[in-house]
Amino acid sequence: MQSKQVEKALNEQINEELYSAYAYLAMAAEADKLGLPGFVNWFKVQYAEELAHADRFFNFVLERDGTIELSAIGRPEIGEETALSLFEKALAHEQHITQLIFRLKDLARSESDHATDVFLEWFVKEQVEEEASTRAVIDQLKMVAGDPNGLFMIDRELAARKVEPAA
Ligand code: OFO
Repeated sequence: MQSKQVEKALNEQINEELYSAYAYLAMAAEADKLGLPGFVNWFKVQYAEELAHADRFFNFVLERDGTIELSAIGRPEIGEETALSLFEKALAHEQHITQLIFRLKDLARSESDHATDVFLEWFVKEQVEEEASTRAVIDQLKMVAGDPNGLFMIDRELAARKVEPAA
């Protein structure tokens, strides 16, 4: 049985994951305006992954006999962007999510909730991967410095990303 405090925090994380999905969908739309189909694909894959993250939290709360409380999803702050600023926003967002996962883990530990603590391990590793893959694209974008040929090559690479089957 989860404490009410852990249950509330897990419900809030469902909202954060759904917001993440929504933000990546907004980034995909912005990338489309820039005429970068590979970037659109990358953000859409990320969108699908965030929905799967929300689902993991959702299933875990129910598995532990908890109650789901869904709340309103905020509007993503995505304005007129460049390819680089989109990825910089993505990285800042993932860093924020990492902090939330760490805080959740601290809470689970402080309540000796080993089940939630172990459940969150997957997310700790996932965040390391997500930050690294986002940072790698930022590095590439900085390297090509807006050169259209370089951007074209990166776009082709991002077009190859596929949704990974759930581990
Ligand atoms: Fe992008 O990460 Fe979810 O958790």
